[in-house]
Amino acid sequence: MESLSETAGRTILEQRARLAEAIVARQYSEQAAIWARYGATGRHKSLQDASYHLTYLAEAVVAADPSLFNDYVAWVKALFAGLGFPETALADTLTWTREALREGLPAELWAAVEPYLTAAQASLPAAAAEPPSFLSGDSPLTLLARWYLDALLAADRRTASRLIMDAIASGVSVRDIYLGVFQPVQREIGRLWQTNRVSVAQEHFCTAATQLIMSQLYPYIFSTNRTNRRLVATCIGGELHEIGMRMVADFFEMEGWDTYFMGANTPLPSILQTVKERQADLLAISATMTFHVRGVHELIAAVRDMDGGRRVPIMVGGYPFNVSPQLWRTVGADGYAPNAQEAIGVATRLIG
Ligand code: B12
Repeated sequence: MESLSETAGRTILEQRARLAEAIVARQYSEQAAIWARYGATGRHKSLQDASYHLTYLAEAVVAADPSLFNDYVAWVKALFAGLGFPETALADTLTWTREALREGLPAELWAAVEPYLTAAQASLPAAAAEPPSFLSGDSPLTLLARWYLDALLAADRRTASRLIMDAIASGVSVRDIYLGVFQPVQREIGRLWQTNRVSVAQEHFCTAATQLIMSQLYPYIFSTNRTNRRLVATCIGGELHEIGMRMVADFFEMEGWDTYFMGANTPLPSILQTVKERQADLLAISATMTFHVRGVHELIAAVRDMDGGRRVPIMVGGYPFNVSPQLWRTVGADGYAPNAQEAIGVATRLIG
């Protein structure tokens, strides 16, 4: 049976359009002078924002973990600061959200949601308007990561590639390049986008270049002894972030597993069919956007319902699982790891 917080989260999602309208109506009546000048487009964007806030709130409530919404609110604070919005914009939005939900939800559901808004409002002042760099420090790998990022931001793919290939030639391991260069550089690019310092086009360029350079490392990845273990790895339907899962799959490949990585946005029926056909020893599922966590939950339930599906251990990971370290249990997985290296240890324990 559905718990009260699951019902509350589901209700917010189902009534998101109506609730977002109520939030934006308050915004425009209380601050008409600020917002009216942005016209119909501004109102449409406000509605989209309000709907996005409600989605993250609902996901936190369904997962019964306030940290998911607190993290989101901190993220929006930095995003709004980068866009030059007034400092009070987010705090005001949370106040209007609170009022709209108090009036718009049945009392028992509002009681289930209220602590999440209170926690987020309390955590907001301490959240950084400028999140710290992922590339601070002066270890040799961090220096390499900074040079690599500089080359990519200068649109110089050739230098970026040479930096990595030279490092490999001088004895740096592929694992170190993945976790010490590609991972923090990708996260840093995300931070630069979030704080309005690089464009969407630059973010896309850097990501595409890193995927290209990763593929140049494949000769080093496929050269180990095989273990006869089979990994099926996938990103949940709708999820476009694929590099993290790919890195995890490559770490398994380096450990001698046969890996079958299906990339971004794989539909549920195809995942089920592949788990069966490949006789997977382990299924790995990645989600980055918090609103895809429910999809992970549904996929795991569907695998368990499948003939023989209970025998396949399932491991999950990605951004929301790193924010909320108990979330893997809520979605019914057998394990979770925060990064590609630790995933190997967890998998070894899971398959015994
Ligand atoms: C590149 C990128 C994109 C690309 C992805 C392209 C691609 N081919 O993958 C594109 C442009 C598509 C994209 C789109 C969006 N993105 Co984006 N994106 C990123 C970025 C910059 C890098 C992602 C990445 O490669 N990370 C590096 C990898 C190595 O890290 P990782 O994913 O965490 O993976 C490691 C672990 O988590 C773990 N792991 C991951 N999966 C698994 C699975 C298992 C089983 C296990 C055990 C472990 C595990 O191991 C991995 C390796 O160690 C991030 C920034 C960031 N912090 O990650 C933003 C980021 C994730 N994106 C963000 C946003 C907002 C979006 C969009 C909504 C933007 C928009 N307005 O369109 C859309 C949503 C798309 C969607 N529906 O999925 C935000 C999310 C914020 C939040 N609070 O949720 C971030 C954090 C950027 C930011 N700082 O604001 N994005």
